[in-house]
Formats: sequence, structure tokens, C-alpha cells
Amino acid sequence: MQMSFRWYGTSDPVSLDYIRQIPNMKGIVSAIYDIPVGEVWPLEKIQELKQQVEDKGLELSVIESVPVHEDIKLGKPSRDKYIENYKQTLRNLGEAGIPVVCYNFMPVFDWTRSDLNYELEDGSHALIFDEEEVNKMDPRTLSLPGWDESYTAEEMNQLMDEYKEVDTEKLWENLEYFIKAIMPTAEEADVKMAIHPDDPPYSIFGLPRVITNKEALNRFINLYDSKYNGVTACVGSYASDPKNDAVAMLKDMLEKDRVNFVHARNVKLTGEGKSFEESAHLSKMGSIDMYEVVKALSDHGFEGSIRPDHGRMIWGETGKPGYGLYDRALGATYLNGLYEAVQKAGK
Ligand code: DNO
Ligand code: MN
Repeated sequence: MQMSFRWYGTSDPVSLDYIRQIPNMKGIVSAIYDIPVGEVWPLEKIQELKQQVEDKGLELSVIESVPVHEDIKLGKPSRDKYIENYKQTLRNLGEAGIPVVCYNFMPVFDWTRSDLNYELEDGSHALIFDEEEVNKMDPRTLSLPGWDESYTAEEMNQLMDEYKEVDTEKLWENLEYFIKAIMPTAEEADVKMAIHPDDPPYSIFGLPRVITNKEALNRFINLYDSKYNGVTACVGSYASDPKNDAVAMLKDMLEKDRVNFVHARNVKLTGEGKSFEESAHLSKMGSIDMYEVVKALSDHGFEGSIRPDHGRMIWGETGKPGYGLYDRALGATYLNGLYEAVQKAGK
């Protein structure tokens, strides 16, 4: 497996100069952030990003994410135009030699938490999801970091209304339409697609969600039978539903050769409904056995990229919630240690 790290581009306070000092760091996970959702990513911009990364001796190994326009998720007539643009972006990424693209199919909101700066017992700060708090939130009036800030209140209201017509089955249909349309291009361009699970993996705010559990992952990979139609195994997201066995889901996808990217982080289910805290990576800090995660990757000879997902804010660091340097670097180091031990024990 190739250790990698998310980088938000030149404005990220966690610079490539810092990232390359993390032991065994090879890959960079990034994106182009200044192109409106739905438009084509120009080849020159992709090449420029790749060059910045390679100048520091690193490799641009995954694009996370190429966002999917809401019209595609809603199944509106305009989706065909946006799908054509998506295909062109994939061709450009392929031409630049980018091997993997991560994306998601969550309506309106990407990942959702109730508090992005919750103080844990040890004084560190973490992202948490308190079910009761989230149930009280009104997405039409509230804005949280991590959400698309580009909607006005009016647009948000309209979007939420449009989704009233889209239930889970309709969203599956729209996903199927999208997948069948883009996959031949992804294959031709030699870009492996890796769908990120819904985070958390169940419906919130009455919006439908599809990439939620083991059954859903299997339904998804069967939409188009190709290694290029794969998943981002985000064990932290999988495990946020107490009903899910994240390790079993990872193993299932590894057995079927559909894991194209891995996100590793731990969550601690607090025992109250679906509430959880994002914990340090170490197995005993949370609800996921990270040894089993790394062992499964090693047993299957996983050669793709893995990145430490969110980290806590520690040692006084401030910045983008979940994306500081220190705790994610500790996560990478822990994963490296597990991997070395698993590999040596297997010899
Ligand atoms: C949060 C991330 C997500 C992820 C997208 C992938 O930190 O895990 O925002 O990048 O859902 O499309
Ligand atoms: Mn993730």
C-alpha cells in the first residue's frame, strides 16, 4: 500500500514541505478547488498541480474529489451536459496520468457533524456527531463548515424542495445512470473511480443516501462490473453506523477487488443512538480494530493509496477541522507501524 496525505493546495497551512517530512509519505491526495462544480477541469491546471507535487518529490496519486453536480443526483434533463463535462475531466486526468478519482453521491451535503471543535478528555479537539443535536438542526437556515457554502438561502430552499421528489430508489436510479455513462470513459482513460461512502452512512435531514452498508456496496459494484467501478473504503464512515462491521465491509470489497482507495480513521461510538466522536487512530481509542484493517490490506496485497483520514486538533494547532498536520501524521506513523509488524509476522 502507498501512504498518502490530503493536501488542499498552496493555501493549505499544512505545506508539501511539511508533508514530505512524515516518514514513508509518498502520495498526495488533492484537487482543483477553484473550478465551479460541473465544469471541465482543464488539462493545464491538472498538470500544474501535478508538477507542484512532483517538485517536492511526491506523487499526485488520488484526486479527491471531482464533485458530482446536483442535477446529476437529481436526475434533471441538464444532467447529460454535466456528465459530458465529467467525462472530459476524466479524460484530462487520465492524460495527466492520475490513476484514481474519489467522489461521492451525497445529496446537497458532504460529511456532516454537529460540532467541529469538541473538547475531548485529554484536551484535544475533535469532530463529533451528536444525533440529538443533528435532529434539531435545520439545514435550510444553518451553515456548517464542510457544507457547500456557495448556495444562497433561497437556492438551498429550492434544492431541498427538489429532493422531495427523489427517494432512495430514485437516487439509486440516478447513480446507475451516471455510472453507466462515465465508466467506459474511466476505463479508456485508465482512471479508477472510488466512491466515498455517505458520511454518516444513513439519511439525514430527510435526504436520501445510498452508499451506506455492505449490501449497498454490493449493489453499487454490480451497477457496472469493472475494477474501475470501485470504492473508497472509508472505515471511519462505515463504522459510524453501529449496525455496520467496517472491517467486514472492507474485506468484502478487497475480496471482490473493488477497493481503489482507503481512508483510515477511528470513531468512537458513544453508545447513545448513532452518536459518535472522531478519536485518535489507535484501535483502543475507538470502535474500529485498526490492526484488522491493516492486516486485511496486507493479506490482500493491496497496492493502492491509503490516507489517514481526519485527525484531532492537538498541540495547540488550529486550522481546518479534521485536517491539521500533527494528528494525521501520528495516524500515518501508526498505520506504517502496523503494516511493518503485519508484514514481518506474515513471513
Ligand atoms: C471529509 C472527506 C469527504 C470526502 C468526500 C469524497 O473529510 O472524507 O469530504 O472528501 O466525501 O467525495
Ligand atoms: Mn473518508
